[in-house]
Amino acid sequence: MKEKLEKIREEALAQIGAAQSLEALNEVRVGYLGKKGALTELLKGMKSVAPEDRPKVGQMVNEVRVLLENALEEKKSALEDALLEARLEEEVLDVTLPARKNRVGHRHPNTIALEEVERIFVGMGYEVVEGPEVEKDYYNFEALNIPKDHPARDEQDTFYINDEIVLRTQTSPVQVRTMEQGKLPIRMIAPGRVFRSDEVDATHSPSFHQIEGLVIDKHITFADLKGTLAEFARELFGEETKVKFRPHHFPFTEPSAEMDVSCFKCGGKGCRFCKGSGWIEILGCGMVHPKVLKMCDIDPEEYSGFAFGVGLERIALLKYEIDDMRLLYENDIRFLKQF
Ligand code: 2NM
Repeated sequence: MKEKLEKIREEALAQIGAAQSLEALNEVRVGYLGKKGALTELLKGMKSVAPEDRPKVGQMVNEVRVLLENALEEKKSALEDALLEARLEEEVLDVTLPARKNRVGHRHPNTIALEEVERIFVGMGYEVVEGPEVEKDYYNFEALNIPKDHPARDEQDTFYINDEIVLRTQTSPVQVRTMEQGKLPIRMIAPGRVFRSDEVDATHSPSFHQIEGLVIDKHITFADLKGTLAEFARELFGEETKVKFRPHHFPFTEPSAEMDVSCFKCGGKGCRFCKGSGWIEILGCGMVHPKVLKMCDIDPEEYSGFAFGVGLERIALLKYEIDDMRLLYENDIRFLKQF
């Protein structure tokens, strides 16, 4: 037994010393210490050892096992060190090479246009307010003087979650929620995503963005509306921009209008861009309907106000002369990089 053990020890140490790779070393380990390894087999032969000798023999076998385990561990570290050394030698780093340029992202044309509009109105003292995209039918329609049987419901045919919950078709519900809170005066814009059951084409999408504005105070008149929106147009499209208002109808404003701006491409002479008319339609607006004020517990005898709504995509398309709205949603980096 003792000789066998000596032999195993010598052979194993020699093989450990000779191993040239981690794989070879592992084979040596399995060969001696594994389930069917030489040392393990030897332990199984203990049955034939006289009972009084067993503790002594057991101790000897154990000593050899510990010795081999230590030798294996040491060799393993040495092989790993050598491997790392070789890799470092191979990977030459040239620290004098010019740095690779970091490709940072880019703001989406919608975002650039939104920040521009926000900058203009914040400059005039407006607050930017956000609200939920999933909205109560009450805030989206009823409180805006659009009862259940109103034809405007068809026009804005929307996505219903159930009878009482809709995906908002405009951001005016945010204005209603603000008016309800009763802190007056109000000067706010409400930007955000809105939803309509529209087919996708060059100028429509079932989900797009709006910015609506609202001013409520004592003595607010249509003159305030005109002055404010004319100034907005000049800041957005240039100092020379002219505006004109055409009568229109919205259920939530009275009177209502649409505002056109003089074509910033041709200056109003008429070109391909404005389809020869010299004018470009830009937003809807009006004086907040007394019924809407009343539903928000604001006294129309004491307070009045104006509101407006612009499509964010419409502004981005105009400003950057993009002729198809779908380009704004495809996220093709070659397109987005241009703005
Ligand atoms: C528009 C056009 C005209 C509008 C009305 C209101 C509210 F909540 F005060 F009644 N917010 N926004 C409004 C008015 C929106 O979008 C074309």
